[in-house]
Amino acid sequence: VKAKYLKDYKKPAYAIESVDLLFELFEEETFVTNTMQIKKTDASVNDLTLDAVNLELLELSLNDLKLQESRYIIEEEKLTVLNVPDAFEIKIKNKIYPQDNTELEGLYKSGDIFCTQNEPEGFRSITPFLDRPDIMSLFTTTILADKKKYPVLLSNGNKIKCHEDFKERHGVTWHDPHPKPSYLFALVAGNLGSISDEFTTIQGNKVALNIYCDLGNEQKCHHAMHSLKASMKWDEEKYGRAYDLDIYNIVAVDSFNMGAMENKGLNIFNSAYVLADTDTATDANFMGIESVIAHEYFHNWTGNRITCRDWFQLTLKEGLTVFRDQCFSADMNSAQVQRIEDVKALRERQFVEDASPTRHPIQPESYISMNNFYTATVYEKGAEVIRMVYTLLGEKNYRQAMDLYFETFDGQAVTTDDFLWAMHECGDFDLELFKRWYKQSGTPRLHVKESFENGTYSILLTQKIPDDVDGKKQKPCYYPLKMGLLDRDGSEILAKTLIISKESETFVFENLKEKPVLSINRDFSVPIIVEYGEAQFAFLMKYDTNSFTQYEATQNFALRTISEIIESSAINDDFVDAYGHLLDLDVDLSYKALLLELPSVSAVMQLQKEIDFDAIYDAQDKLLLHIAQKYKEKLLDIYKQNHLPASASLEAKYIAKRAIKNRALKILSILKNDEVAELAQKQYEESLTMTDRIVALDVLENLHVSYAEVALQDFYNRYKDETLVMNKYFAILASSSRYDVLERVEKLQRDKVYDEKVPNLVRSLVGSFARNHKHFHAKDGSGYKFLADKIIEIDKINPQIASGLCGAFKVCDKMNKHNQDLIKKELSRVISTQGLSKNSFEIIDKILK
Ligand code: DPP
Ligand code: ZN
Repeated sequence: VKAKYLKDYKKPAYAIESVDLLFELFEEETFVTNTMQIKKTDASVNDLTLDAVNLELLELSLNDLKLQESRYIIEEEKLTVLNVPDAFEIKIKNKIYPQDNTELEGLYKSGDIFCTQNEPEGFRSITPFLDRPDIMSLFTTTILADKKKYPVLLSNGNKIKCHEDFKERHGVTWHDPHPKPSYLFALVAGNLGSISDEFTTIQGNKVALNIYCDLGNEQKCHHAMHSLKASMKWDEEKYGRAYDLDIYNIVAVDSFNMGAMENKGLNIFNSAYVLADTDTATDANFMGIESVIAHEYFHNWTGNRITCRDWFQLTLKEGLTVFRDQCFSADMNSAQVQRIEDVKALRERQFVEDASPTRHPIQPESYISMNNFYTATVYEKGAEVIRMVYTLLGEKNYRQAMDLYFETFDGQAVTTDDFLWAMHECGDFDLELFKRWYKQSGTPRLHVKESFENGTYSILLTQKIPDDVDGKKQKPCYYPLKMGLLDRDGSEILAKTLIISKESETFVFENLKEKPVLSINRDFSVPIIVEYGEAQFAFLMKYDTNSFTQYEATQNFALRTISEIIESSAINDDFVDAYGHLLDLDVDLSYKALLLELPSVSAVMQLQKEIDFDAIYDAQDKLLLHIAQKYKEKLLDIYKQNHLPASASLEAKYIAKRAIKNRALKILSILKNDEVAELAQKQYEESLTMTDRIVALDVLENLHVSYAEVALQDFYNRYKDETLVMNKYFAILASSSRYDVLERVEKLQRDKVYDEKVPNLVRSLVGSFARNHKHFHAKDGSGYKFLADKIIEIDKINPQIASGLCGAFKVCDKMNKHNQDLIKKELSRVISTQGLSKNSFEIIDKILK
């Protein structure tokens, strides 16, 4: 297995100016004919080496002359044509088998639909090509297929021709006027339903919008369509960017490795991010759809018009586009809730990754399988880095800088340095220091030491800089740190953004009557861990004027309280009192639902040197039980006040009511009494939304075996034909706290709804179990053995999904010796499996090192 290195980047020696593709789709095979116009850009080279995986070559000609076998070489992942002229046409015909492609990369079938996923390197398994993002070409694509089975034939760009002159077959030709890299190529063929709409751009161009799905699901596409139009408008208003083709197509497919893909003019989506109605989708699903639809749309400018020079630059498009979709969602919904949700997700996934053997900078230096780098670090930490740029520049300068970025690099494949150049042109920050965020891994920490004397308040801020993967100390970071000072009555004295650039620095505030209360890292302006000296959490929970740091104080106080319970078993009454205060707060109810949520297992585990999941669960339960007992009446009140009137409305007000009432129900469920079980059962039976139904089901599963059996059976019967809903069912059962969860998961694998070839189902059943820490980390090693067996099995079907599952083992070196030995035993077994993919190898190798 060979790694690729950023430092080895070389400019391509050829340009592929245009590519003409012909796809002849059949049930047993597909013929691809690829005609390229190629020019040398480096006169010193003689041979042309194209990327090609499992090539079954049928014809090869150069300038219309068939090439003798002595003129080319086929190797494992390459096709080399010897001695090519300076400019030429090359024509390649080959054969592929999409119906057997279970890896879901390149051209494959999701059910009866032909579809593609080419990012990052799937195109080379369709046809030989210079499959790298800095090769941008004009694509023309003809698809020929059976008329009845595949009435809908789609590719990028505009439809320029229909071919109706055959009996049972038909064809369509598409042309994309924008040069693009091969990873943005897409093809879809199927018998699809659709909904259509129209958008008029700010320049007055009419764009036809279509969303395609399995027949019968059309009514579930309206929220996605609405989100698409909102995204198009938002990008015009906020970034001055309009859409650039006459047509925008989205296709929903059930088998998809990721969330969605931004192929030019033809997005292909995991159906989980398109289909929704209130009977089958939760409020969170609706929000997820809105953000992913926006994300893929925003890529049209940040990703497609300006793309990456090489895959080490992935965060150039992903970090930026995540930042853009986060801002969009904040504008569409509650900004304070959005910020907290984004930070929560970052800490749950990215902070854990950043503290593990698979950690890497947002711009990695090497990879074995690029598929392994579509990570929370590249995406979510990448977005935080862009957010820091935004904070450093301010809204106006940031917009100017983005305009400059678009003007300068439109139509090019560029680097993160190019992006930062544009930002720096319009802003005043230390470019060289800031670039460390792209090269260093690990979550930086900041230690805060306060002092007050004679009206002068000072804070000594000391960066604790993580080591790199080789154990070497990295360098101090440069960032904007938002902070505020409050007086003892809770009024704000000042709010400020400090620029942090040194390892250690003191900031002084003069002429103060009394020692102020510090509110630090407001809005989470920098993705770090703050180490407080003597923090005033209870005070900030009450008075902080920044909604993020108010939330943060609650989380930190809860974390401290849980840690104390683990150590001494005693519950800090100050926290419980402060929590009681939150129950009475008159704030937005969605925000309040977040304030009332206690830290997750993952949040607590990040504080432990040696992780002890049993102790974490016990302490959490103990604290929650105490809270539920003490505030039972208040919580019941909150539940009842917001439970009725029942409504399936998606208005913010009703979403918020569902959020707070379900939070109360979940907290009360720790009481494990009949009263709460009956509330949950009634909620299940009377629910008008999936949000209410799924929460009730989850509560019952963990609270009352016999009620749960009835509800689970009802749920199964009602939704067994809706795979997207069955994902939720599998996830609840795999995340259950019941003792026999592994046994049940094993049984569910044989359920007729379950299909190991469908990534969503694997993620909901096997993936959820791997996050069920209590059972996954069972002392007898049964959880580890189960997952290792699954990885070996799934790796043969779909390496990308298998390597995703390997991630569950990345806490290995933080476990006790006994569990570490069990994990290592299982991973050694997996890594020595014959034919293991490089995807899984790369992850396991890092964990075992
Ligand atoms: N480029 C894709 C996305 O992030 C990968 N799934 O949208
Ligand atoms: Zn993306």
